[in-house]
Amino acid sequence: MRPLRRSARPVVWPGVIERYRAFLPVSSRTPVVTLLEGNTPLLPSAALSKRLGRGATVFLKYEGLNPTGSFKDRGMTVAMSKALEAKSVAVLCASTGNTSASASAYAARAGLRSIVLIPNGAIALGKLSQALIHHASVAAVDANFDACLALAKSLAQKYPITLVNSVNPHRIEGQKTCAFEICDVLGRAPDFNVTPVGNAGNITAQWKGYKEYAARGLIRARPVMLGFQAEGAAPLVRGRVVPNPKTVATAIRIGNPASWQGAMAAVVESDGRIEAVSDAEILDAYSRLAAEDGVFAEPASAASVAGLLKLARAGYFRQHPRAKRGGFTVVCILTGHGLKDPERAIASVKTPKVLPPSLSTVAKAVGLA
Ligand code: AN7
Repeated sequence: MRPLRRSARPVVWPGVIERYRAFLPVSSRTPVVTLLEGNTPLLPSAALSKRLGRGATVFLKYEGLNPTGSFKDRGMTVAMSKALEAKSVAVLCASTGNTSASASAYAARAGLRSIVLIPNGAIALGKLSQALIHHASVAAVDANFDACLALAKSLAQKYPITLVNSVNPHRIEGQKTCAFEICDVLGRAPDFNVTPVGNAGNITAQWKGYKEYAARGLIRARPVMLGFQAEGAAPLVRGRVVPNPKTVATAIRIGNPASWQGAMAAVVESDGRIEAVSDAEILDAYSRLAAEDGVFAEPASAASVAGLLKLARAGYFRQHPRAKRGGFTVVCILTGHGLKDPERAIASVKTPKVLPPSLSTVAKAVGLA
């Protein structure tokens, strides 16, 4: 790092639109709505690298450090800028939580109205607080996410509002910048890109990003795409819609993903996999990330790590041509911040006992005496 001089202009990250303008559907007429999203850390994980062995290096792409706490901000900056350019006055989405948090924040920034449909009682508290504090019109619908999305699509046809779910192609365009950043930091693509899958927009977008970097000669090889759904919400693994999806990872409690084709294409074209992980495996990975790596990600995000460990146990890397000689690179996308869902964190540990203000009692209780 260069030392800061008083006269020097601060070196600031300009947000994903300015950084990757040449790859995005924006022009000089597009008003850029940004919260300076992107540029999230690519953290090496000593614990996971060791667990995989074979000279593997596992990185965590900590998307929870985006402005509203999830990867959705990458897509939302583009979708909101395009909505403003098109003179829209309101945006609408259905959401398991993070999309609504992001849409309402970016809409506030753009001076647009936002409307969000959420499955009643099925989104994490932090996400709900975000939509409310940004003054979105929140409709808590007595239905699951898939029904909310169908409703949102119908509303967007009937009323003059812009749908900002990932069926809006501008969302996918923005989200592909995650892959660009990974390649820019590593100087190449990872051998394996591991991601949780819900509505399947993110895996679709990442694959598009890698393909575009490869097409421009910025990377030589593309990664193998590995996607993980929760066992009770795994339509892509089962090959059919799941009418009543169930999982503790509320963000990916989705039974009929909008980007179904995109996800399957990513997996087929990259010779990758879509598999399911159990809630127990998700929560185990969630706790380990926090305890061993100091990284607090939400349960849905931990599905990527749970999937990685499951494949490792099954001998996937031992046999894989890109891994069996060792020295391979894995990136796990940690899509959202753990603080989104404090109730889940507290439920997964022992809550502390209340103590009197006595030195000996406190010392004993915390294992010092
Ligand atoms: C933390 O907010 O679908 O496969 O409505 O919040 O692109 O859907 C969230 C999805 C993974 C899955 N991790 O991404 C919504 C929503 C987190 C998420 C996903 C979501 P996609």
